[in-house]
Amino acid sequence: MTYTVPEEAVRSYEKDGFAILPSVIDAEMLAMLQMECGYFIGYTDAWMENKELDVMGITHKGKRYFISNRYRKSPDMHRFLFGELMREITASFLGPDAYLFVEQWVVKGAEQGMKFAWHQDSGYVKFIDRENVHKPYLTCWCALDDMSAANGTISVLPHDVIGTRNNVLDHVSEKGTNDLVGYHGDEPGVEINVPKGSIVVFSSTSLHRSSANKTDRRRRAYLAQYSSEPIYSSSGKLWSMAVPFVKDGNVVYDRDSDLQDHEIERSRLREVQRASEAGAG
Ligand SMILES: O=C(O)CCC(=O)C(=O)O
Repeated sequence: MTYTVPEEAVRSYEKDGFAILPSVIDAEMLAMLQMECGYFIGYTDAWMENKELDVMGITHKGKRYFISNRYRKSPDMHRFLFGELMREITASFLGPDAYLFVEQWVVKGAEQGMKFAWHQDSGYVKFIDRENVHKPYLTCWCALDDMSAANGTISVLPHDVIGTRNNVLDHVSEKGTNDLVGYHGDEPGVEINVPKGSIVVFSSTSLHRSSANKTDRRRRAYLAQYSSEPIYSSSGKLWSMAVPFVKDGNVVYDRDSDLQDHEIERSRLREVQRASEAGAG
């Protein structure tokens, strides 16, 4: 059965900057996401072990993982990212055009899964590129496990609490975790307790954070972020990705050309790197 986003959820999103869509991922898709998640965590662990790394940016081995933009390596992820559910969600919250901007696994290890500080997703863009101006984009936070305060769920601060609608705050880097922090106040926000298979959508200017995982099981989430237009850095370079998904309400994603374009881009980058290494030598 196809899913329709309730009007009430769209109204919540417009008012507060976020909305909860309970149990919208079907069982087959959820099982696929859970299995792919296991693969990417295993791969990342092995890679970090090989490089003798315990920390890589905001990823801390065994404790907290952020694994981004790997969907092309999976035979199945495209079915979720560019499928009917995400088409309906992006059409309801973003409009008739949608590009995949970022996709990311966020996993907290059992018993030692670290918290993640208050931030806006757009705050990460602004921290690196102060002059950057972009339309707020849409984050779809997908619960792959039942989520509660005990296992490190997220809390979201409604826009009106401190005025985050279309407002990107300055973020500071936190020593030790490398988290960027956009809010240091006492507001608790709305804690999200949802069953696995639920999606929380929020705007890239919505402040959110997550608690530590104190349970004896991993806590798995998957984030898919979509923009209504490609996002460029202030110097004109494409920021992250802009994979065409929906144009004027019609799905335009084509996996073959996505893989092919990506391969062409990768070989172009390899060429540039070889040329610069030859120049440096
Ligand atoms: O799942 C979480 O712990 C939060 C992830 C998050 O806030 C993010 O990646 O921006």
